[in-house]
Amino acid sequence: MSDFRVKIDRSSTPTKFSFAQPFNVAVPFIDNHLEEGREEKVAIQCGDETVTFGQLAERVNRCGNALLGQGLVPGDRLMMVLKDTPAFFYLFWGAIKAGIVPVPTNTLLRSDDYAFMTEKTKCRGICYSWEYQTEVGPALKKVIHRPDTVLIEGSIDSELPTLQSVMDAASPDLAPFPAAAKDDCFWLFSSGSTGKPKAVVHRHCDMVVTSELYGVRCLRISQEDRFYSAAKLFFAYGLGNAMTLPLWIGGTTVLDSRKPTPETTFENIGRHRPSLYFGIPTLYSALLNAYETLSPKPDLSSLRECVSAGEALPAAILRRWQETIGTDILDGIGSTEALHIFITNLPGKVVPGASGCVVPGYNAKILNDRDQPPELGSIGRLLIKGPSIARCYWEDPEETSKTMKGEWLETGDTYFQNKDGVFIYCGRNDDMIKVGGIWCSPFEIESKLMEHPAVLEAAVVGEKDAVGLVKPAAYIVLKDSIRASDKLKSELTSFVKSSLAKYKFPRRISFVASLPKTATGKIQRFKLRKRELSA
Ligand code: 3UK
Repeated sequence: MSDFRVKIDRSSTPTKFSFAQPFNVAVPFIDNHLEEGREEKVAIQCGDETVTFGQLAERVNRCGNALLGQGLVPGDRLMMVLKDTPAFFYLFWGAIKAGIVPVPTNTLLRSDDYAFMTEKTKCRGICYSWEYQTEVGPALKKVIHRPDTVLIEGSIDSELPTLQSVMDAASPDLAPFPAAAKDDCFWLFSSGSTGKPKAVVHRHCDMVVTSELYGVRCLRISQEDRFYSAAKLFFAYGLGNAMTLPLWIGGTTVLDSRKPTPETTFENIGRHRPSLYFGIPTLYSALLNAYETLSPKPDLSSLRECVSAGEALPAAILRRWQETIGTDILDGIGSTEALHIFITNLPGKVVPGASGCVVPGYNAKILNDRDQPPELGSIGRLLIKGPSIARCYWEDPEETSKTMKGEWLETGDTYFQNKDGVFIYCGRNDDMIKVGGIWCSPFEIESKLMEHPAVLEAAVVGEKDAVGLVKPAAYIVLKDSIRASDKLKSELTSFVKSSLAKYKFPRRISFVASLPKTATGKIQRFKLRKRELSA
């Protein structure tokens, strides 16, 4: 086997992988396309800009060399706060090819979040899009481990060096760093219910595994496919949809750095004609509402499959989509720890209201409180195992052993299997809430609310809206109940928005006399959720 390659046996079930030693995952994802005759083929379409596989390979090399030239060495972390543009690809793959560990982060966060992540990664380098200066700039002033290298993407008048300038000055040739398939490759952050975000450590082999097991086997991706993802690249879901799968198979990805709305989504689908669209339930619902009011109707005829993940897809949204648009939506559950989707509906075999079946190559089991498999049809905790699961949470043995139990991963979700073996989602087994596919920790929102001088206590839970999508709602005990008013509600909303990520504010606030609590004083959020159901 030639250097740095992976041999795939697609004739066996599950797919078999043999990784060369040494191995560097940038070789099959970036360099191999040149040998396979795709030098002139478009890899990335971003607005009017196109990037061919040939240009991509050269810019990845320049970026890797630029990072090494800045003094980063293999094993160092590079934090990325980048919007969805081709530069994300250059940095991510340039780092990996040079043995540096890229850490893409959520661009919707605030300065305290970035300060925490800078300390956690102890990154030697950071690159951020100029738009995020107001949050990242102050974060870098607060930290003890200030990265030596700070690069700006897309700046016009910054004193800091730009990514473009260091790439222009770097060599276009770079030999891959001789890593191994099981070596650390990149990190992603995942939110916790009480503590701070955890750094999920993924290896070189993991993106190969997800691309083959989910992409090739389940979605049947090919180089003819054009991929378009509403989820941004910094989410594991977006990273897989818009970068890993298309690069693996030699397809084309459509990028748009704007916030996804029905308008931008229809515009991109009409203009760039993707064959695969990856959305989240909230957006499917918004797309349907917009579609029904539009005349003439947007042209969605290029779509061969639509995928949904991030939170459960309500059966009602799927049915409305089937009736209105005429295609299926394949709901699948994935996680940052597993890297991509591990239980999914398959093309032509969609079960409304279900997550589907296990992706071949992964195993799933449901366990009850006594760690036993319950009777078929009874609810329990979902655990999965498979070859793309993260090695650990970085320097967090306690959280690692709670979640990664030998080869099995505790997903934090409760499920049951119906008589056909199909997996049905029943909710989280912690208090975490997914809002528009993005995590909200009730604890974090409550802590912020309690900083307000009028608030004595607060509890936040997820409540379903009219179409079955979950939104955060706050129950608040005031220090002085006489202050309860709509004016105070909007003041509290602005207070939360002023320092937490914008999507984390409570959509509904109720003032209550007291909160339900256990004998030890722990808020019983499940009672508040029940109150909503019986209301
Ligand atoms: C929830 C779902 C019901 C579930 C993700 C696809 O969402 C992704 O990763 P995260 O780490 O969150 C994981 C958690 O989100 N969830 C995701 N999808 C579904 N619940 N139905 C679904 N279809 O609680 C899970 O544990 O942000 C999704 C691919 C890669 C991903 N990282």
